[in-house]
This record gives sequence, C-alpha cells and structure tokens, in this order.
Amino acid sequence: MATITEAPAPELGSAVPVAAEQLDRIVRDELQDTPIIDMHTHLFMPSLGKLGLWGIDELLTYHYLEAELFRFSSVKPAEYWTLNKQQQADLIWRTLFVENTPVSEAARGVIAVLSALGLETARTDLSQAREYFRNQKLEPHIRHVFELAGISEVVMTNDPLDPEEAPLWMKGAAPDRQFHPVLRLDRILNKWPQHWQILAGQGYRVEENLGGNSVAEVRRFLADWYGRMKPVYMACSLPDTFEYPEDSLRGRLLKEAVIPSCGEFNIPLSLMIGVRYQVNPAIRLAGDAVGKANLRAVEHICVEFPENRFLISVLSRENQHELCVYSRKFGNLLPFGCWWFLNQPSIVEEMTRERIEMIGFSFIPQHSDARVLEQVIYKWRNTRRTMAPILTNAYRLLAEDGRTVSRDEIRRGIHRLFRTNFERFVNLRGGHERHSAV
Ligand code: HDL
Ligand code: ZN
Repeated sequence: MATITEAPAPELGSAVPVAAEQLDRIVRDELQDTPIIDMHTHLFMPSLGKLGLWGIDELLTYHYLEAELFRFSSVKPAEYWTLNKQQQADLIWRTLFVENTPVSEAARGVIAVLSALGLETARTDLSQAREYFRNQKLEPHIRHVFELAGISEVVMTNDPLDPEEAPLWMKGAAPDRQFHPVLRLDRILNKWPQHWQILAGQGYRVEENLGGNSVAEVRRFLADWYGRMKPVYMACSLPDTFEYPEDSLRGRLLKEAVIPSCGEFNIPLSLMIGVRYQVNPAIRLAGDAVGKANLRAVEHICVEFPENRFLISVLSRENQHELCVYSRKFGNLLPFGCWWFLNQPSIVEEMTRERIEMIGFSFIPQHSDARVLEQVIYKWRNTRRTMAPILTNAYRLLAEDGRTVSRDEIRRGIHRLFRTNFERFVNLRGGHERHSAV
C-alpha cells in the first residue's frame, strides 16, 4: 500500500479502453489499491495520549452501539452508567452479539474488525480479543490498522477549549505525518456564554456579549491556535435550526471572526449542519438526533464569502438534494461524506449516485467519523464495497452512451474522489492558492 507521498494523482497513461465485462473487477481493484485520506475523524495522534481510543472495550462501547443496547437490554441507562468500561463492553457483547445477531452497520463493523485482525467472531466472551489488544504497542498497531483500512492519513477533531486536550497542545504535542489537525469551534460558536471566560482566563480581552475588542481578540485566539496546531481546516457542527445571517453571538462570531480567520490562513471552514442535540440526555453521547436544516444559510454564506472555501456536510437525508444543487451553484462549496445517521449502505448509495449524476466526481464521498482507531477498518471496507457498483455503473452508462474509459482514467477518478479533491481544497501539500472547489 502506497504511503502518503507515494500516491501522486495518476496521470493518464495507457488509453486502452476497459472492456465492459472487466469494469467491475478493475474498479474494485483500483478502489482497493487507492490509499484513502480520511478527512473527518475523532482519532488522535499518538502524542495526544489517552485521548486516542482503541481496543475491543472502546469498540463495543461506541455510542452507536450503546444506543442499540438500550433497545434490546432490560438494563436502563442510569444502571449502565454505573458499570465500568469492561462491564459495559461485556453487556453489549452479550446483548447485541450473543443473545442477538449483529446485523446492524455498527455491530457488523465490530465483527469485521475482529475478523480482519484474525480473531474469532462468534465467541461468547471477550477474553481472546482482550488478550490480543493487551499485546499491542500503540504506534505499530496504528500503522497496521491504517494498512488494513487502506488509508494513508486521517484528519482529527481538535478542541482548543477541551480541558484535557488543550494543555497537551500548549505543551507542544508532537505532530504525526498520518494525522492532520483541525481546529474545532463548537464551544465557541454554539456555546460562547459558557466558554468565553476560558479565553478571558488565557488573556484574551473578550466579553460575554462580544462587546469592546472581543472580535479582534477572538481572531487573535484563532491565530494563536492556528500557529500552535497548523489545522488543515476549521470546523463546527451546527443545529438543524442554524440560520445565517443571524443577529446572534454565533452569527457575529462566524461573520466577523471565524470566516475572516479562515480567509487569513487560506484554509476552509467545515460546517456540519442538522444536529438535534441531546434529544435524550439519559443516553449521553448517543442522545443526539437529526433535523432538516434551512440550507439557505449555506447559500447566504457562500454568496457573502466567495473567496472563502467551505466543506459542507448535512445530516438530514432530506437536505441532500438541495446540497447537491448548491454545490452546482458555488465552486467554493465542497460537499463531503454520508455523515453519522446517513452512513448506512442504502442511504450512501442514494446520496453518492445523486452526487455523481449532478456534480460528477467533484465531491468527497465519505469520511469515517471514527472515534475508535480500529473502526477505520470496517468503515472503509464498507465504503469500498458500496462504492464499487456505483462507480462501475457510472462507467457502464458512459460506455453505453459512447465513451469507454481506460484503467488509468478509472484510477484518476478514484484518486480524485478519495484524495485529490481534499488535498487541493485544503492545500494539503502546500503550494497553490485555492479558491475553486477542486
Ligand atoms: O460533531 C461531529 O463531529 C459528529 O460526528 C459527532 O461526533 C457524532 O457524535 C458522531 O460521532 N458521528 O459519527
Ligand atoms: Zn464527527
């Protein structure tokens, strides 16, 4: 598997057309051989220590599986939270994997990880898996897992106001070539009243109502963290009720501080829109839901800031067609991923076909959103499995309409979808100024 610098965008070499009956195999092979850039995860580089989650107990206590547990188990959330991590994992394994069949996307994913690591998948207990992970050293395990997943690098989610993470960056966390930082701004944009005093405590002259020199001081905060983290983009998740323009603290922070700062550092802003936060707080991280958003907010932002670049992902299936249409209107909008509740093969297929039909290969099909290291193994296996027939169909339709493609052209298309679009949009390898989508 090629490493980061060994996977340049392929140039068109042989123009030998691929025969129709070979398309499926060649598409699968080229998907398998393309080292993917995973452009949004919650993984952490080794120097961020215990923030990085890995191993069987973390895999099983993933909030997607906790939500499923509470549908099957008589154990109530309040009781579950009194258990320790191993007891929680044992309960989830017994309930979802032994007493029931693990057919959901997240449950089947754990099976795929165990299988890929050569571990038994139908045991009634976790002793073998725990023994395996106890014997792993983190850094070689990371490289092995990335090889198994077929990814060359991942993009992190780094919160400058997280009380555990921020001090590690302040001390100077060692970078890692396979992990790219992102400046995550939810606490600033969505919860300014609860967090402005942290900035004030660090010497930034900010006020709760953004009075005085607050905006300039937020920009100084962003500049300081840009210098510390070197993020490839800034990011924020937003509720389904998000509006822009909006006469609110968030509206002012976006317009006057965050978007101008992204322009100053020539990096995109990622907006992930459509979350209904904590509809069931009893199940904690699993308690968020989804709502259809008003995407005119995206339209207004792209119109007002034509020199900025925006990575946009929306959570509601009902918003996807609108996002595709807006992508046709704004070259500075790059749609990405089948996010969270959309990352199910049936929906990924619908969204990806719609995107190819409307905007060709000028989008980023998927990110893993992995929270636990080994999840990238199943999330990228599933993506390759779902993408192959979709791409084959696109080339088959093209051939029926009179144009065949070469293997090099197929490889170029897959590189564009899973590497080049992102690399260019965030200027990952340095060099050119970027303003168009891809
Ligand atoms: O805000 C986000 O980045 C989301 O991806 C949330 O982290 C969500 O809880 C999640 O894990 N989605 O997969
Ligand atoms: Zn995420």
